[in-house]
Amino acid sequence: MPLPSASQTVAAGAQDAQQVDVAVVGAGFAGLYLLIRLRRAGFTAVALDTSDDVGGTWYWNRYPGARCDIQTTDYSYTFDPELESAWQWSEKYATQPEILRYLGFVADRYDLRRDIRFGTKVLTATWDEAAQRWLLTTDNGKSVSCRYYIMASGCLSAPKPPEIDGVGDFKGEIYFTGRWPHDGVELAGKRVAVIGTGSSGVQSIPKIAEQAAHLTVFQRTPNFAFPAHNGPSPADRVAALEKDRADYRAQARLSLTGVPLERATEFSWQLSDAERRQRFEKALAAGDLVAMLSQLWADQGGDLEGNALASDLLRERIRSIVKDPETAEALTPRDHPFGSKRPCLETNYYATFNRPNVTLVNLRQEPIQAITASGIKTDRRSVDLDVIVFATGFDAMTGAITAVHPIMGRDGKSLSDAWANGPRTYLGLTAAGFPNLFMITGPGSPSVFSNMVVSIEQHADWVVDRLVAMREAGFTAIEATEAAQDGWARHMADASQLTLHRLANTWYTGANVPGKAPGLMPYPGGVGPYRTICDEVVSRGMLGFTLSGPNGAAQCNDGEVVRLQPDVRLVLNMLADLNLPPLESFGAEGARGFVAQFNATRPAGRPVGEVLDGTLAGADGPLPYRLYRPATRAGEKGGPHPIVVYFHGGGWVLGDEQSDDPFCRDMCRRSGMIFVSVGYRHAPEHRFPAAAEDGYAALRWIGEHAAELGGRPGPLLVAGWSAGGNIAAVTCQLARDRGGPEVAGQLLVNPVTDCTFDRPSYNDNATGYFLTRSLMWWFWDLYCSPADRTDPRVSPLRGKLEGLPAAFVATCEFDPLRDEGIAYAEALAAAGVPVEQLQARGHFHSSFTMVDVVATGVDGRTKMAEALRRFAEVEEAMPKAAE
Ligand code: N01
Repeated sequence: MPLPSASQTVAAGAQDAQQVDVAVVGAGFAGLYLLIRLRRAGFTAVALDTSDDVGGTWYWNRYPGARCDIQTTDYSYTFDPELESAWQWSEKYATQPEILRYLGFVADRYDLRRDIRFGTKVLTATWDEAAQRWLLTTDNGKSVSCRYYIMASGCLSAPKPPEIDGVGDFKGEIYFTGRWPHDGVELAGKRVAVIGTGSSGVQSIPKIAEQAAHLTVFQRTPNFAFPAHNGPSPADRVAALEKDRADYRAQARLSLTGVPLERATEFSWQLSDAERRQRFEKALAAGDLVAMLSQLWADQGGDLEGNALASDLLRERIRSIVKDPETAEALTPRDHPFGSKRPCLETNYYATFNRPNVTLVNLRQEPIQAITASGIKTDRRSVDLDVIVFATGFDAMTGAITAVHPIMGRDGKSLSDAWANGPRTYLGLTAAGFPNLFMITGPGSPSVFSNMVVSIEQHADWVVDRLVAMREAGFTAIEATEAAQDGWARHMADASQLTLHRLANTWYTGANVPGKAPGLMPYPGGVGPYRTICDEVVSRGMLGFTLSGPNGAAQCNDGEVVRLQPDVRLVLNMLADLNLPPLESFGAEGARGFVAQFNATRPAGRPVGEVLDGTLAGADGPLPYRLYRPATRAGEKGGPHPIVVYFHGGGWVLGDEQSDDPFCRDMCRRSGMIFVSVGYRHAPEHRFPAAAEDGYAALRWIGEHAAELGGRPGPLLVAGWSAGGNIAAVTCQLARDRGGPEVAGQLLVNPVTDCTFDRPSYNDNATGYFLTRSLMWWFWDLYCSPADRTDPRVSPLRGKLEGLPAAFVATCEFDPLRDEGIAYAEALAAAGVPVEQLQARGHFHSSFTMVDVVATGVDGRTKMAEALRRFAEVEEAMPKAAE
């Protein structure tokens, strides 16, 4: 007899099953809100939870000292103003019992328990292709047949196994912070160990120390921690909320973290030591995770130097509290940037190590060998114990989704297999191959990088709204496409470049679970930007999803929702919101004024050794220049440095020797070279070939005065951006044809190389990316009459290319000039010139020059600096801090 197919088996199981539209796993913050939304939208729903009451994470994590670390003003549901006024929190950071009471209150108020099956574990979840439904088997009662399956199972709900030999041999008591007994644990008079110093350890250690006869803390990695200053909710926060609750909540939803706090906009190098300390003390006094992570200075989260300044202040504080210097040093984090690992809010944590009944064991110096019958044995000692507390964390973000039960999607493929090399999702909400499966705060969404309640509400709203829209349109199945999912993975990787998370081994990256595929799991691009992306998916016709239904209803609008680099997207959105008239409509003078005004608002460039203004001889009179000299660092010679002759951008019409100031500073620092930015003459006052001839004259003058400028003898380098890239390319051709000076290499960043507008990038990127096709027309018209445009002094692509210096040509995907830059690089290579190309994905015309605004441009500028150093044959490595 033939065996039944998987589909037939599922179909048979489905007959006796509880039939609902939607099944939800979990009855915590996410599960409860989903039930409310689903019920209001007219869907039948059931939530399944292994616990015997609501609460999710807050049901299980009952260890001493457990509290939230986002202020209760913000760590609350926001969907119902009446609920908000019906509940009063007693403290700034509520205890676990109070949060559990709150969730119970919510469950009662909306009568949710009737739709929750407690004490019920899902054993398997299988997609039935024929029925277009999921079948869930359970360990308690009926199976569940549902159209949609939603994992609201939490990000930190699957505790990590102990991973230490001998746990079973221990004769004393063992507890996990994430599974703490409900009737408490008697610790008085006992010898207790806590293994782990993450948030759970940092919260529980002071409380346990107060009770135990002796507490031994086994620490592998010290974490950054700063005071919670718990107490009543701060008056200013409460006042801000009460002043206009709807506005406060709206701001939270569009903020980066889900808490509406202003972020610092000044960079560390714009502040004095005293100002930085003052900001630090203010954040310290606030006792707020988000404040400390975002209100010190703008470069604290994404830049190692800016971060080190914050890390040092936090380290100093540890030394000021912990009396024993060796213990203080052991508690001092040195292996990861501040914020790259989840920092902890502490109450008496460091002071606890001054107690006579507390010992710290530094596992970096004496690893645990095994747990024995009587206690814990390290390389150096045996500690006798009555109780061991594991505060060792969770199989975060994916554990509760894949490790808890097999989820079998289309064609019998399991989610664990699909995620064998790390979670792959579209928006952290769905996964290709798993129709009608949703994850709330899943990997690939902001989740644990945010105020979870705000992110939960956003996800639940998005999902339920989609289900309603599908019902109205007659669709019954939804599935992400592979292309959309791949695009999301790229966007995730791009966004992670903006943070320092990649530099730490943490549960964010899966590094805490042996064998787990590495990779940043939460979305680091921020709550507000993420929300707008989810909304954009909808407004662009469910981009990246296949929708289908009975009678052949089908729709697939495939594609990637974000192709721009994350910070480029923010800049362009901001510019679009300003709704500016076209630059060319201002006229040349007006446009110059506008650019000067715009430049005045950008972050000041970083300090370099020296900035000097001077005058050089141009083709027809003196020209201003600005020279940037690198700082001399300890152990360096301090020059003479190679000189880069630099030409600014601005379409031969706008800008001056100072207008690319941040770029020149950054490149000066990265390359360790002198940059001389030339104030060449502009059109329309000085039309073609004034700028080109000035470029060549400047090169000659700088070559002749290299020694006076502190430059290294020998060949010069030439660089330029946009129209400046055009002048740089032309200058190299003129130097070759007119007998020097010798040029060792040319750096052409988004250069204009040819007068034709026919290449695809001129059409693909004609508008919407700041430099427009019509603006380029205007520039050409002001600079050069049509008869002159094919002259190689303005269209260097049409010139002779043999014998030119080695080149590095950078182009950007979303730039009208992209294709002519690539064409120039290819033509140079064909002419035998050594060429390196950087085709920057997701970038626009200004990506590299908007230093400290488009932080994803760093990688490109690093490559440019390396190329300049190769051209100049500089052998020593750049000092670390400049990388
Ligand atoms: O877990 P963790 P957690 N041998 O993974 C150590 C949230 N949360 O439960 O860093 C020895 O952070 C491990 O060492 P290392 C919050 O988001 C919030 O504390 O891997 N040590 C680390 O020190 C938090 O980030 C609150 O070297 C071992 C510790 O155990 C997240 O939950 C409260 C080990 C684990 O720290 C997780 O926090 C609590 C081993 N084999 C939690 N394995 C609030 O305040 C692990 N460790 C709201």
